[in-house]
Amino acid sequence: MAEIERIAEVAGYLWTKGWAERNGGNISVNVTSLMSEEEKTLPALCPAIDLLTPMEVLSNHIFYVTGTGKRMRYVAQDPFANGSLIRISSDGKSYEIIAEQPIVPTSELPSHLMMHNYLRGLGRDIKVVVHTHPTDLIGMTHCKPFLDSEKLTRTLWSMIPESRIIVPKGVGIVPYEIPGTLALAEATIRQLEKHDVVFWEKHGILAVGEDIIECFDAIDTLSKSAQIYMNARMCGYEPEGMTDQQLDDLVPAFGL
Ligand code: 2HA
Ligand code: ZN
Repeated sequence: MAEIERIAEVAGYLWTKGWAERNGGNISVNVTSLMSEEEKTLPALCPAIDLLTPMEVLSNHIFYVTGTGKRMRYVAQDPFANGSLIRISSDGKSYEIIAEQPIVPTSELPSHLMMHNYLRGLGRDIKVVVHTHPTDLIGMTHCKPFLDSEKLTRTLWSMIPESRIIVPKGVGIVPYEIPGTLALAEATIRQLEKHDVVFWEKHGILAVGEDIIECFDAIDTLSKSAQIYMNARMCGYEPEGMTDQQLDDLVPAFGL
């Protein structure tokens, strides 16, 4: 499936960008619409695994998910030795691993599925959830004034026009929570009401979207903005940033 190659491509970018130390980060992609009827009914490779909360909206949906403890640099090389296809049951209460090997999904699977379930429930065609650890963006969450969605968004937007254009909804922020917890997932979902990119304080970034390359591009563009900001600070000056007018002018120019 061509989509698996695109996932592997992005996993490689996350590693080469330095955003995926050890097993840092995880990816889930809804591939249901890309599967033939025959593939959708592939037999399970192991007994069904119960989900903590029912995912009714995802009934019979199929996802590629990176494996628990697996490294992005190896997902890039061999996505089916480091991740698997899972199928949600028709009652949404459990899932089965259907291909290609019984690789157990990421520990963040419950939170990824909660996000897919929530966004699809709103009628949005969100197929991708990507979580990764970009050094520069995490760095900004160590600075108190940036733990404010408006302030952080305005700073990142104002470094280059592309940030305003590519991340038009700005970024959300979730105060520090223990990785992999329900509390983190629930707080993230609240941010996804308004944003497609969410910062997790002192931990990482989560992005949702229809397309995995676009999710990567959004994070990559924000990372570029953060680097410009930090490089300026390291050179001893506060970057001027684009003016409000310059930012506002992009709205009609790019139909935002
Ligand atoms: O999968 O990044 O947040 C490893 C992580 C958990
Ligand atoms: Zn993480």
